[in-house]
Amino acid sequence: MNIALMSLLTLGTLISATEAPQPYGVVPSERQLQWHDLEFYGFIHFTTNTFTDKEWGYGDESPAVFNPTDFNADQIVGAARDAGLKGLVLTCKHHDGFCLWPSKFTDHSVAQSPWRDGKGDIVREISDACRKQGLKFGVYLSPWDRNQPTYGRPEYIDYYRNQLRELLTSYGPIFEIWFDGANGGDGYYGGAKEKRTIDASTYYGWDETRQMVRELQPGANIFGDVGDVRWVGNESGYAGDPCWATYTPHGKDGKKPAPGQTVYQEGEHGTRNGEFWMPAEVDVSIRPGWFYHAKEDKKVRTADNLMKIYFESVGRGANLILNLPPDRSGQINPIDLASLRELGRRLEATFGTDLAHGAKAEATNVRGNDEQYAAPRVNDGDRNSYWCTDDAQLTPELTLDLGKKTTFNVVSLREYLPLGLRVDDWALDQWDGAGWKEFAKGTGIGNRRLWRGDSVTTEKVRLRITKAAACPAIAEFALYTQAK
Ligand code: FUL
Repeated sequence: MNIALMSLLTLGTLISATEAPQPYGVVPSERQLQWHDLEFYGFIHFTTNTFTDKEWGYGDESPAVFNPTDFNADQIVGAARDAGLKGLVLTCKHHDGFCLWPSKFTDHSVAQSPWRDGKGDIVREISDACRKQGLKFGVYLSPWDRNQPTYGRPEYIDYYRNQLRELLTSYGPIFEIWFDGANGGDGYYGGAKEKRTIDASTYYGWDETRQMVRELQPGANIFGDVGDVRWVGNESGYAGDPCWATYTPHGKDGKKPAPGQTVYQEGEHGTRNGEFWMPAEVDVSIRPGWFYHAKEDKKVRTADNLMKIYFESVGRGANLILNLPPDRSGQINPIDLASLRELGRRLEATFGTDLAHGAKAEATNVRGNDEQYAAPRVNDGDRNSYWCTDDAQLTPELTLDLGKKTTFNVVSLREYLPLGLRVDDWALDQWDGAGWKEFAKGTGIGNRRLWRGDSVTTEKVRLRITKAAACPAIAEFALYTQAK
């Protein structure tokens, strides 16, 4: 074809192309869209607590106690990868103030420990191993620091930002930064051993710190009670049903919302038509504590329990951050490893094959009758293509004809996020040979909505949107069988 004809045809397609719908409400940034893609990643809690058997170190722990006998970053990252995790966030500094990297701004770090004769850098080794094994890397830098003499005074904010700068400039791309809200008040504070209270909504100067993060790591999502992504408001491993990605945070006692300063319980459900796109992250540990304790070896979560958590977090549109605490050897304990491997196997066996792939998709309405928005966009395996209706069509239906009797017990739905949260209510029907029978219904779809129930055997399955705020844009309608 000659070039002139080709450009004429391209121009023709452009002119006749149906206009995409207007986004509804607030929509995610590019940075947040990338975060949504990850869905499942991990936390590594490791510090002097691992060796003193504590959850919150007081800040007076000697760096000499930090001495893993066989630290192996590849083993830790490999355990996460085998379980299907896409990244890791490391507690570079927990509340006790001990730094897992040789910070220039304190002696309270690995540099003063016997591990690798004080020449080691856990942040370096974990971030390198992540890159090598294809996982993203993120950092947790506790704002509360029970070791620092200056904590509670204005100088501490410079100290905190200096450390953050070290982490954001020396270890490659960071996908997420955790600004934790905890602050228990009392601590060692350079020997003062007293209680120090701060005003969480003003003390840390978050606006300026956020600005610094944007400059140094534009791709990093900030986690916090208020951030690019929000805390779900519990540490038990579930998001609310529904869990809206939109949210209007409220400060405690009418104060400005900030980490540690919100009515955090509201994070479980978020806010339909909320002011910000601020999706939920579910943080939960594979053990009762965040740090390794031998006495909890019998309480490691099973693969069954982790699957339940997956369905109740990722399956409700949130992201899941699963904590994997290394033991005193500096590796993931064999007990945790067994659960993680089994989880990875089950996730792969469940979601590896989409039974709706290749099914014939038809809808009651297609936007402008345009191929681009047609029903087959829901099962083409591409999250960036979507089925969409004309503006006035808020309650359309879409049928998948599977061609033969098929059994499934998991359904996955996704909205096309750049156009916002459009769907309120939906229902699923199976064809019983003579008519349609409803087997599931729910509220909210967002990034992902997983339904799991009794096995359904049918030739045809139907999605009914029963309430929407704007014409629906559905990117995925998939069917799976949960692996045992
Ligand atoms: C909390 C902390 O106090 C816990 O120790 C843990 O780090 C958890 C993820 O966040 O706020």
